[in-house]
Amino acid sequence: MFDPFLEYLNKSIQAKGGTSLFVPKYFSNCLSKKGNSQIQSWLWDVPGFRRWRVTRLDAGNKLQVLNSVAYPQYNNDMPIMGIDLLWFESQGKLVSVLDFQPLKQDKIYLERHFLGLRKLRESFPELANQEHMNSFDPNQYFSPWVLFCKGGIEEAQGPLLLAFKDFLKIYLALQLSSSESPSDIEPEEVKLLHDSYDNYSLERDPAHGLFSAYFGQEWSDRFAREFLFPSHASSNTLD
Ligand code: BLA
Repeated sequence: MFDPFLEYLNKSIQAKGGTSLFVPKYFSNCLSKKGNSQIQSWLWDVPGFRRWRVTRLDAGNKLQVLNSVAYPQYNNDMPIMGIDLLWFESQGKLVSVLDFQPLKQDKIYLERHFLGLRKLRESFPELANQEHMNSFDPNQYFSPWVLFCKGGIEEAQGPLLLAFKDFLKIYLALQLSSSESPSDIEPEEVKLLHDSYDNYSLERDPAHGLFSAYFGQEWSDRFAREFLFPSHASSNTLD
């Protein structure tokens, strides 16, 4: 379901000057215990970003996932890009989340970074039903203009790819414009806010149970701590 999305994402990253980085085999490609599901991950070195990861899960008609997070460099206080697209084919169920994940929720910050996402959301009202969001706190690390959709095949095959392409374009344009003017938030504080994003996400990640079922508890713990959210709090304390 998400192949054209992944292809567009890879092309956009490369057009921005991104090059792929080595990911240990343990994380880059893992087969489920039964051998019928696969999870693949990639890391990109992209100018203006300190980390950009992409993961695809293929569990056949049970579940397809495309997940990606882009962390800007610490000298740019723009939002983190978050993508989580899930297609449960046998249930005909789509869960799609596209957001510029804000480091702060104050009005000035939101006005500085969200004009583009706001406009995009006005063009895709069918992808905005976050009153159905339950396992995250929409007021923390999610923006008021998150494109959140619990839907079906109409949304998955219709507007989602169009919205996805515009979403990436707008995010990359924001990276360019925001890197041309100084940030309001100091790099040291941006780092703390990125760390706390990883911490928050690690604690709440709804994928952990699912990963454990497919790939085992040990692999899932390590994948979450070392690949998905490597800046979580316990990684910053000395052993
Ligand atoms: C929901 N994300 C989910 C769910 C799963 C995943 C299984 C629950 C789906 C359901 O409601 O049935 C899966 N998350 C994954 C997978 C990865 C992952 C496979 O990280 C692999 C790497 N999640 C993110 C990011 C965002 C995000 C970056 O990883 C932000 C854009 C959001 N995921 C997010 C939200 C929900 C979700 C808001 C819905 C929670 C809800 O139902 O309220």
